[in-house]
Amino acid sequence: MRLATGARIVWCPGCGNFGILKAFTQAVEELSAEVELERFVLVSGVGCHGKIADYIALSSFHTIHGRVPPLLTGIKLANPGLIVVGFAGDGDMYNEGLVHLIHAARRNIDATLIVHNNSVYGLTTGQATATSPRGFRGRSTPEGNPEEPLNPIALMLASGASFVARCFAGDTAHLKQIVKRAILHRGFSFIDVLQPCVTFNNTWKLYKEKVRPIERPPESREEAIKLACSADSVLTGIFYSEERETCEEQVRIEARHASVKTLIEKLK
Ligand SMILES: Cc1ncc(C[n+]2csc(CCOP(=O)(O)OP(=O)(O)O)c2C)c(N)n1
Ligand code: SF4
Ligand SMILES: [Mg+2]
Repeated sequence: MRLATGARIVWCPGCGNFGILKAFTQAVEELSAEVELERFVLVSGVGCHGKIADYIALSSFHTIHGRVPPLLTGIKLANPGLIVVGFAGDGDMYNEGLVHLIHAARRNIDATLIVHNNSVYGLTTGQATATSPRGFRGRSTPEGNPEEPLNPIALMLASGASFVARCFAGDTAHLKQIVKRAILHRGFSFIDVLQPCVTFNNTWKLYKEKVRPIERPPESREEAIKLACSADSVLTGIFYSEERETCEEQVRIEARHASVKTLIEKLK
């Protein structure tokens, strides 16, 4: 792998994170024909997924639990010429940092966020997260999870994300294509990746049986939400994509207005 750092990979053999690493690095290698690698900045959260930044030879920042979106926002506002990509866990994003996720989507910051959704707190050895299914037995729910899971796709669509997709870590060719589309998308691009955790929530068999592509891409946000809420919760592909003003464009317009106002005041 051209982008390998040489660091020893410590994920459990068979972990779905390997598929995400492979697809992402292939996507960046293919994009490198048109985008300089120096422009990439990666941000990763806390958890097994967070180690991905150690394995990719690009500039990166390993932040604290649940705080990937504020880092993406700050980096992009400081230097809009950078291509910022975040990697987060489901516990990281759908529990600890849920509010940050919603605001990043609402503001439409031009960044990509890849959530390694294994439906479990992996690094801390198997507690239930917001996406664990009802009945899931783990360290914190030995009698079975009593809660219904969160629907991240519907949540992101309702929060205003301008690119919303779901992929499966076992289909790296599809994931690579979606990662490329997400990086090239202007605005907040969100990918929920179904990522089996072989040690604490082994979903390989389930997903291999249940994952299937979206047949007809929804034409509106409303249609996409309907599809995301349909009983079939393992559809993969792009649920919705639209172009609209980004957060950094809006901030720059406001800043220009503010500086014109200051100038007028001075001239008075
Ligand atoms: C604020 C805070 N709360 C809790 C922890 C403990 N902690 C470290 S990793 C982790 C689990 C991470 O789970 P997830 O985000 O799903 O990532 P995974 O390990 O599954 O990739 C937790 C709870 C922490 N480091 N910081
Ligand atoms: S505990 Fe689970 S998520 Fe963490 S490296 Fe092992 S298989 Fe992967
Ligand atoms: Mg997890």
